[in-house]
Amino acid sequence: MRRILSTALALAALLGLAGVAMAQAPVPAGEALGVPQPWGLGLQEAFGPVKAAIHGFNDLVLYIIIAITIFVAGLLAWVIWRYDSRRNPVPSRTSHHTMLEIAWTVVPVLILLIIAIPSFRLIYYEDRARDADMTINVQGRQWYWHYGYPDNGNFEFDSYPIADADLKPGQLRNLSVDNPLVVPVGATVRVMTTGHDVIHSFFVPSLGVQKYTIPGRTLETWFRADREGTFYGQCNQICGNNHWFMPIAVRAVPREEFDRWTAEARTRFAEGQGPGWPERDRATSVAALGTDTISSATSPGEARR
Ligand SMILES: [Cu+2]
Repeated sequence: MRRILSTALALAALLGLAGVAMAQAPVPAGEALGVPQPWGLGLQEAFGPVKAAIHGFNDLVLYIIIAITIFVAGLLAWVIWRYDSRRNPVPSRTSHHTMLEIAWTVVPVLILLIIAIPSFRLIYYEDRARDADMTINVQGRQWYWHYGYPDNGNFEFDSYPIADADLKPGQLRNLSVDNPLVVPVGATVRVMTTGHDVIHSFFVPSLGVQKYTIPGRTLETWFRADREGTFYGQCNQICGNNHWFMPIAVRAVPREEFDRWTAEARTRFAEGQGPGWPERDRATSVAALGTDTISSATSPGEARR
């Protein structure tokens, strides 16, 4: 018995050490962190404070759901057993029980309050960045993303998915993009979203970001990536037949690398397509992806070139 116990303890210590080693292993920049896993259950792992807060709220609601489910199932089982016609041949004719009626009104109200208060706190926490380090403009377009860096040189660029045939090793089908959104690790990033044509939605689950991009409106949210790596998401508003064309890749890099990238990006995107050229952009994107859903020859942008 003692031997079993000591073996179990040694095994537990070993597993604990392995866990610490795994947690401290350096993460190469660009590693795909926020990606769906085959047979993955539950929410994606949190890589920032917003997602951690979402996890906290999700756990609270989950425990309440489990407790209520066990209570109701137990009550049903007990009623089936106790009030079976053989055990209880003469049914009670009771129709009111004042205390019971007060209890089943007040207890659900209390449960709803326990859920509502942290729920509102979470909504306001996600709502806007306090003391943001930088701002990123996100514009949802049919069907790709347009990003702007107003306080890092005011450049803008488009972000398209990579076609299956062009995928390089390590790139993910339907998730990797040509120009990812690049942010510094640990920076509080304010995200201003707007729509260009229809309603899209900027959604990066592992960073806890989800905001609609609505034409004629600007909405605010924020995130902070606490680890280096690439976090993936997609437009999760069913915005049209090329809805899947809108993957999102957010790459978190050290500050110096970010500064190098912005310096390069300023020149690289200097002749980029600004807002106001949707037809040309759309035709180019569709042609590049090798689909014929939109005829590029008939677009006014094509005639201009
Ligand atoms: Cu969309």
